[in-house]
Amino acid sequence: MGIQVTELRHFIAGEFTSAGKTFDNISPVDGRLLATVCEADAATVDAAVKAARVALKGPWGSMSVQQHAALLHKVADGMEARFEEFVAAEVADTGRSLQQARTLDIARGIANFRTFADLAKTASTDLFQSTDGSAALNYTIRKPKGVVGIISPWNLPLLLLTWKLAPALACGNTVVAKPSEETPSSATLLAEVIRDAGIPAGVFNLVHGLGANSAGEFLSKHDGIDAITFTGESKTGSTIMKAVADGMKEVSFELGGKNAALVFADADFDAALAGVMRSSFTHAGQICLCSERVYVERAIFARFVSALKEKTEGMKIDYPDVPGVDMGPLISRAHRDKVLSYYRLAEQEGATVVTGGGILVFGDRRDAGAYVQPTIWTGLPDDARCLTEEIFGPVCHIAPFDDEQEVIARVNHSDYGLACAIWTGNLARAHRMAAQMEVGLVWVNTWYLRDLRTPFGGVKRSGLGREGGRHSLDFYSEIVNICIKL
Ligand code: NAD
Ligand code: 6OD
Repeated sequence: MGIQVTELRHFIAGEFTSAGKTFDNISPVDGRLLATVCEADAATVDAAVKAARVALKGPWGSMSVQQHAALLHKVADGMEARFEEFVAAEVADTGRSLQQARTLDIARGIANFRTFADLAKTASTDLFQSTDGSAALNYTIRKPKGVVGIISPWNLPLLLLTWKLAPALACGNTVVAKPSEETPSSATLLAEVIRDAGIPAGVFNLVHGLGANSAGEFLSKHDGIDAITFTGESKTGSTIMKAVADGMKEVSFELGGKNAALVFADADFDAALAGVMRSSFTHAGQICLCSERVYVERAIFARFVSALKEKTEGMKIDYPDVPGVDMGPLISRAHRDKVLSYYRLAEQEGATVVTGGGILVFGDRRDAGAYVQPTIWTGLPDDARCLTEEIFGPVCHIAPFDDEQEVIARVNHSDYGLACAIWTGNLARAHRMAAQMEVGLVWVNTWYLRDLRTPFGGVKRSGLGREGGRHSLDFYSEIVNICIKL
């Protein structure tokens, strides 16, 4: 898979611009150079923020919600027209399969624009008639928050960037976005589409770069930003929170997870098995919702472990364009080193390695990529580091459990609280348990099934605030109450 772009540039005030240093964009499939990427220094980030500030007062600032929405639909149309270019860009940067890029990443990127354009047009505001005899009418209006800084990760690059960008624009804001240094390509293509759709100059600005002491830090520390929306690691979220504290900027954070899947003996066995395969190994486990902790009711534990082992060993691990490929590489050699360090740690912590535990050797150019074996462990104590720290790789630990309250306590005993999946044929149990899980998202007999109007986010170290539907509209709006004495 080749992409055409050889130098990826910033997009500021409606123009592509290169300045300063560059860094390399390396393929995780075979280690080849995909592109060189411009790295924004503080002055470049400053120019982007100033362009966004100016654009708030330009034609964008006087357009109606319907006009904004119409332009966002044009962006979606433009993405559809260049669909395969987006697929190629995402596949090249991440090594994921063509099939996943087509059905998840790019399809969702388009859906994000259409959904938030339509939601903004139909959003309601509050109205309260006084009930205490004070003869007053209170109503709320929405205003744009201003200039929004978006800092996004590499694991679902276009999906997660547009999940923030679309509602921010639908609410009338202007934006400076910094995609992950690992995945700069689809965001650069998006800048072309946004320009060609006729969104006024300065409304969307893109700066490339790294995090600390680079574009990410310069953006989060910039005084001209009104809010920061961030998806990434919990410790990066904490750094950004400190950076914005003095300026009292509002933040929306979607952070890490150590998610659990719970399988009861009364579940549809094959559906649960297929579900746990997906939730543990989709995109090589590099989705924040993936389950690294699997708890299986003791009566079916041995059968489940052996069936998951068999399925895992049958996975097709290959190039992204091979039909039927199940898993590709990790995002980078650096991330592979991190995942492999947990593979070694698990053995030191006493794990039984059911399958996997190392790298893959192909005897071809993939050996210069970042592939690892999908891995299953059993036998770790609940407080093992491999069961408490996010690994973000194709790995899960399976533990037996005996009853509901015990497994709830074990799952909830975590610093994270993003998502969990419960597999059971007992509907009453499903409702009862779902409400007791300390997470923001519970799936029952499914995993990562999305309705974009629903609240999305985590508790504890997994996030702050909720995205999705009206929750996104609320974050990207300044809500003003107007009280009229009648
Ligand atoms: P990361 O935190 O390393 O990087 C995310 C972004 O932050 C990148 O653009 C990076 O350049 C930037 N960044 C890094 N340091 C920074 C700093 N000091 N100041 C400002 N910006 C900085 O995360 P990642 O490795 O790209 O993504 C994987 C992580 O993201 C995992 O922990 C995963 O669970 C999490 N994630 C969470 C969700 C969710 O919805 N909860 C979704 C996707 C990913
Ligand atoms: O589907 C989404 O809207 C979403 N925010 C997914 C996040 C996945 C984490 O990797």
